[in-house]
Order: sequence, then C-alpha cells, then structure tokens
Amino acid sequence: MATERTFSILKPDATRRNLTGAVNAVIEKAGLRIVGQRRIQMSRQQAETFYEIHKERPFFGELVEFMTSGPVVVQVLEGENAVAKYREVMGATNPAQAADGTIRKLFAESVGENTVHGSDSAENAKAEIAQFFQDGDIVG
Ligand code: DAT
Ligand code: MG
Repeated sequence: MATERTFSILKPDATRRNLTGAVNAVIEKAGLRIVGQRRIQMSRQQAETFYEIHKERPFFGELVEFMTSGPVVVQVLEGENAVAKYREVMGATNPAQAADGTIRKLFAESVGENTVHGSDSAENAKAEIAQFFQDGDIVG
C-alpha cells in the first residue's frame, strides 16, 4: 500500500478540554504524520455540508450543533494506508465499544462527543481535504 492521506478533525470536546496535543501524540505514535493543520471555528453551513450524508439521521441537528459549539482542529494525516490506519487509531464511533489504546477509548465522553473525525474511504478523504485545505497548505 502506497503512502496516502486522510482527513481528520479534533472536535470541540478536544479543544474545550485542551487535549489537542495529547490526541496528536497518539496520532504521531501510530506513525501518521500531520502534514496540514489549522484551528478553525466551523460555520453552521460548513458543518451541514461536511456531514450532509447524515442529514436524515435523527442526530443530525445535535451533530451540527456540537461541531459548531467551539473551535476544531482540521488536519491532513499522511502515512502508509492512512485512511484505514487512522480509523483503527480512532476506535469505534461509540467510545464504550472502542478498543483499548484508541483515541476514543482514551478521551471520548459519548457517542456524540467522540473527540475525532476520520475519513472512511480514500475517495471521501480527498473530498474532505479539499473542503478545508488548499494544496499549498499541505506540506508533506
Ligand atoms: P464516525 O465518526 O465513526 O465515522 P459516523 O460517520 O457514523 O461515525 O457518524 C458521524 C458522527 O455522528 C459521529 O462521529 C458522532 C455522530 N453520531 C453517530 N451516531 C450517533 C448517535 N447514535 N447518536 C449521536 N451522535 C451520533
Ligand atoms: Mg463517518
């Protein structure tokens, strides 16, 4: 598997609890490189577009509310098999089901406020990166 890139978000529960460095340490320890990173306040429009695929789900309103409730850190991660690797490092969506040592097991407080986002396919990674980064802001 060649080097690939994935898109990551450190969610508002991570910035609120001052955990961005602790989460990044887990990411880097897993062998993923942070090749793009920016702290932003997501607008409602940005969050709705980003999570469009979930717009019919009962938790959509709550999800948009949460993702705009404070700053987030958007990131581009690079490494061998980065998409699948990061999903593994993140752990299950529900922290109660996340494996030991994963970011969500270590830090997440609930299924809604689960500390990190990671792309679920190489195709989605490309689209998600393009929503938040310009080529010049990613330095591998
Ligand atoms: P993941 O973030 O693991 O890819 P997902 O794409 O199914 O999970 O859902 C996106 C986000 O939506 C998830 O990180 C948190 C929120 N979410 C998912 N299921 C939920 C639920 N049952 N109740 C509340 N929020 C939920
Ligand atoms: Mg998802």
